Amino acid sequence: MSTSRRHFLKLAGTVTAAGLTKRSEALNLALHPIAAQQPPRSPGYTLRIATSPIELAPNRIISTTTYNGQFPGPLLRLKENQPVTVDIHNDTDTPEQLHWHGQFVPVDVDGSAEEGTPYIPAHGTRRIQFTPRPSGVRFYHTHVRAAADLVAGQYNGLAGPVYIEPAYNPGAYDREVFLTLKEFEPTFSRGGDMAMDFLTPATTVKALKDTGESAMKASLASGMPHGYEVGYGSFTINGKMLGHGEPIHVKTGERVLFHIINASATEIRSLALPGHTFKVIALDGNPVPTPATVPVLWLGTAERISAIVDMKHPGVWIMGDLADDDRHHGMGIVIEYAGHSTKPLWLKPPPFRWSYARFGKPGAASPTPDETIEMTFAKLNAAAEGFNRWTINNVAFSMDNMSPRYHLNQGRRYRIRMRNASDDIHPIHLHRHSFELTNFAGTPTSGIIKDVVMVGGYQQVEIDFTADKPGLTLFHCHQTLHMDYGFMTLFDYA
Ligand SMILES: [Cu+2]
Repeated sequence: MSTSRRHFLKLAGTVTAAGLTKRSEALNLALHPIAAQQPPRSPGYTLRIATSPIELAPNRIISTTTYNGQFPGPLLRLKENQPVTVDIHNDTDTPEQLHWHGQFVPVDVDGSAEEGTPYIPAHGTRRIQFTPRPSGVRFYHTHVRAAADLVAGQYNGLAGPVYIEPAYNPGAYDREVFLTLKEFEPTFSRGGDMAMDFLTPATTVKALKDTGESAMKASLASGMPHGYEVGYGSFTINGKMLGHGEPIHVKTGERVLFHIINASATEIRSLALPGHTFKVIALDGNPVPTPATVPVLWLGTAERISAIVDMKHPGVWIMGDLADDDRHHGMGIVIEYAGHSTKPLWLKPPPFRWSYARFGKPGAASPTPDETIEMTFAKLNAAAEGFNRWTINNVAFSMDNMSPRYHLNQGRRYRIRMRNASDDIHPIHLHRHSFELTNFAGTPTSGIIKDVVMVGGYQQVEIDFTADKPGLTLFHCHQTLHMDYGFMTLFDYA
């Protein structure tokens, strides 16, 4: 198994290299050694931030900011605990931050101005060094505030996959396929049509619902419109709209391990493959205690899922988003069995609800936390120049003073009890640490280690983490519109 995997990687490398033009070679498109004196087991990498054309489909060529002239940015395959050096060049006029999402890296590397990471200056370079961990699917993306600027921050093409090889890999699959989901051509709207009813359990907290609904009612009654939301003109997997990229060619009997990254700025995504099921083996790159087979995957912004698909239903299929409109605008990819060449077929999957707890150990088996931090999330409708303002315990994060509000003691285990007093789903992210999901909407669970978790409308979710990585640590909703308008807070270590 591992031989064919290595072969695939080698092949993938060849394909990438063959696709390079002279100019892009100069841009260090591939994973390029930057220092000859580096030992072979710790190669260097170069990432170059620049504006470039990206062909989403024939005659649908957009201009956006990318890493190395491509979307997604190059797959960085790192080895757990083997230090790497990365040179990041910024060819744009805007200072940049490159965030190593899901990794245990120090503050000067993490890529968050709020934590104090130095910017990659406009038309400048930063060389960083870090030790990749933990193993599994991570990713890198920009961490610059976009606010009302739809060509800035995560609305552009600044995202790329990272895979950190574990020391031991059981390898119960034939090959790996990385899928990065991402929308382009954003515009503002006055409402959204995102699915909101796919989480289970659907238990809500009455007090949160009462608070949220009365606040919204009062705002609308005072004549305020709904706050801005963002919609998109094109939807892509690996930078191609459905039907315009290379199909994924498979053979009957193959076991394909998909590593799926939701690199959206604002959207929750779903994915189904007609006639097939997904055996979920890892969430956010971390193996789950109970791998389970499901017909549909759901990923909040910045979540990752690793799932194995047994290819045993020959044909030509659309693996795509359940939202018809988004799929028709590109959110899908064709799976084509060898010897089949019919028109790709989409079939709506049976009704299904997404439960994190399905993949955990049942019951509360985690250590008791030393301390519990309560946080209530609230929406102030259209309060920030037409945008919703977001607060944690009534405080919107201020980019002016960026002062830490929670002081952690090293070695202590904390529980964050998140109470969502809004009707939106929030993909909540903790930087530089992983957390354990210990309670989802009233259902205790354990053993699920993540760095992003969706908190449903008016729901309560609990996560536990150990404070063992000193330094400022950012906690925020990963929905760009939410984080940019206050939905962040900072921890420091006492
Ligand atoms: Cu949010």
